[in-house]
Amino acid sequence: MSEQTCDSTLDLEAGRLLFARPFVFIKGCVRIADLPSADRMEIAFAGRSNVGKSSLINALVGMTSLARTSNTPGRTQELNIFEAADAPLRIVDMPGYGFAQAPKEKVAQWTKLIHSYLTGRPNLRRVYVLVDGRHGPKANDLTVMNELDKAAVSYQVVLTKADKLLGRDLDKIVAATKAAIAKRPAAHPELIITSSQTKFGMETLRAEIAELLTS
Ligand SMILES: Nc1nc2c(ncn2[C@@H]2O[C@H](COP(=O)(O)OP(=O)(O)O)[C@@H](O)[C@H]2O)c(=O)[nH]1
Ligand SMILES: [Mg+2]
Repeated sequence: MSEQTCDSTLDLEAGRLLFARPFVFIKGCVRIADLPSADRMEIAFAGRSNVGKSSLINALVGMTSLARTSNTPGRTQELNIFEAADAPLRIVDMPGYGFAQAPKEKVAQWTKLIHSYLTGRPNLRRVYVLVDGRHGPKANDLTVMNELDKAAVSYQVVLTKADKLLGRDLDKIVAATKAAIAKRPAAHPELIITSSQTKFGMETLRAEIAELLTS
């Protein structure tokens, strides 16, 4: 697959420069009150447990283990904050939703944390909603999109694990996902197809994020 060109006006170099900075882990927050001050633009990565959020953040910043990745779903239970010293941007890795095996009260706690963050953070510029490229959007992905639409928080869907799909299957999932976002008011009309393993789509994603800083 060649790098996708969903938007030829995207500035790939601006994206490369933004993420050439060394991002570091700042802290994990279990409460909204623990978040750093809202002094710079934030982007958040949301999605079901195991969809590939931490892997995508690692691939985005070009590091192998910045955000902890795991084969065990539900390990990321905090809002994990990443910053680079001189970057006008903060990255937030969110707890995964839809992890049924966790204790009920834990799930309720994370759901509340995710909801409060997604709908009440003033400097949250865009949410990247990660959807597993093998499955397309599931009910809880649509629930999160509903919340974001209601709160008028800008979001863009990112398909993950594209390396696991053959062309025709990928086309089907892309079409289904596009149909699911078509009439959503806060959704970016384009989706980004990615693989953290092959790094497919990373240039596009970096450029999309860099563009947020200019608009
Ligand atoms: N084949 C493939 N596997 C991936 C990709 N991204 C993540 N994974 C795997 O999916 C699992 C969950 O990834 P992780 O980033 O921890 O997901 P998170 O729970 O959403 O943070 C791990 O076993 C990863 O190695 C990808 O692009 N391709
Ligand atoms: Mg994770």
